[in-house]
Amino acid sequence: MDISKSITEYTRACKVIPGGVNSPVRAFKSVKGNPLLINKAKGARIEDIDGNSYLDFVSSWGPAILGHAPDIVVEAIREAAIQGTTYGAPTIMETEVAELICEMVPSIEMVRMVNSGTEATMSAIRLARGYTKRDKIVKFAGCFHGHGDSFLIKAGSGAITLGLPDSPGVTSSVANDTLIADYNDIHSVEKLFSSYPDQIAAIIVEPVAGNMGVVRPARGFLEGLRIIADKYNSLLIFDEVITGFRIAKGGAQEYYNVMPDITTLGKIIGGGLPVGAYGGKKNIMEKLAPVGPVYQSGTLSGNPLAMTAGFVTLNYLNSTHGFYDMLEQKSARLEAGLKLILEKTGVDGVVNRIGSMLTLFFNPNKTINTFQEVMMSDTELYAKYFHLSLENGIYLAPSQFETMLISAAHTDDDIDYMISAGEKSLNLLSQR
Ligand code: KE4
Repeated sequence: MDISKSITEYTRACKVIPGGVNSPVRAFKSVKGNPLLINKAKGARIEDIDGNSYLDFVSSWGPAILGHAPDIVVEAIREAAIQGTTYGAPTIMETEVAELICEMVPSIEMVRMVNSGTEATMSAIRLARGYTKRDKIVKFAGCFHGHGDSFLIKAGSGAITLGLPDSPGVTSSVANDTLIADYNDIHSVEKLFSSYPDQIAAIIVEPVAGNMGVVRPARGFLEGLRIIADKYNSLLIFDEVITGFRIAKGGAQEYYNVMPDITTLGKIIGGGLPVGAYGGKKNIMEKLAPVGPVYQSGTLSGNPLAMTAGFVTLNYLNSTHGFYDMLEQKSARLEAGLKLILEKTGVDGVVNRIGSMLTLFFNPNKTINTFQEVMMSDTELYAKYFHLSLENGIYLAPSQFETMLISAAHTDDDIDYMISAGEKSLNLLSQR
């Protein structure tokens, strides 16, 4: 496969952008090799600057649930742009997106738009601290909530991918206010609360972990977090930046019927443009300026282009009957196929899936339900599988600790191709 243009352009990028990328996981560090520079995408496919086309299972890390450049979104953005791209003043479209989010996400009565998932989670914990007048938060090892200082402790996603779960630059005072529990271990949470009664503002959790690869909540885990938060008068924050509008119309809170106090959102909510949001009960959200004292702001928050793309996307998800059933069928087909080829080739692996979120772990365990088990994965083997997949025209996340995402644009033939190409790759790996 000729990637000479990507090699040249990546070298050029590295001269003016740290690591040649604007987000570390894109640099292929853990899978080695030269990152591919992409110049277009449509439906389930992306194309690099050398003209190589790939079946895409990264889906831009989540936003592309309808596939890339869906006509309805592109047309809407085109029309909105003619009216102006940003005003720095309220618009009706922001109200319409907010009303739609309140309709779709069960626990949200009021919502504030920001520009990324990181801004949403950073703002959500500031709000929780302001509301409870407490300083500490509980997060889970292996969960990722963006690059806010409070979260870069035992973080997942790009942080574990690069072996940097704790980042330099985060001060010890900030780190001291972040307590770490173990995902799916409710006793580890109870222990922290009994050690720091009345000091913990909130628990923040990915209700389905997506940033250590997919790890589903154990039976009773989310319900247990709800009980503990209530018992200690702390807030429960569901970070639904991945799961929101992804595993159900109302996200994980609808899927598991556990209601958080604050929900953070991102990715899908912007329809491919930069949008994050956080929302919850009115009495909590009205602590935010200009109504309350907790400050948060943003020049481009709620800008008309991003709101238009987000509204068209969310409205499609909200009004298309059977959308999630269709996505479930495709995703279940892929899961079954991957499990079958693992069995046929004898490669040690585990497939974890929830809805259209799926991870194939190269891992000796029979099941994977904890971060500790995730960390037994063979990242070298994953790297080989990643490159064999690229050679077969399949673009996977350049990290074992991420989530494969299926979109409405993936056809059954695409899924079947992924499985047959996967079998070819696993056969080669099992012979090495
Ligand atoms: P952004 O700031 O990247 O929009 O969102 C941060 C974030 C917050 N919460 C969760 C659960 C997330 O998954 C993320 C970001 N996800 C990663 C991929 N798993 C983004 C990809 C990247 O870092 O480039």
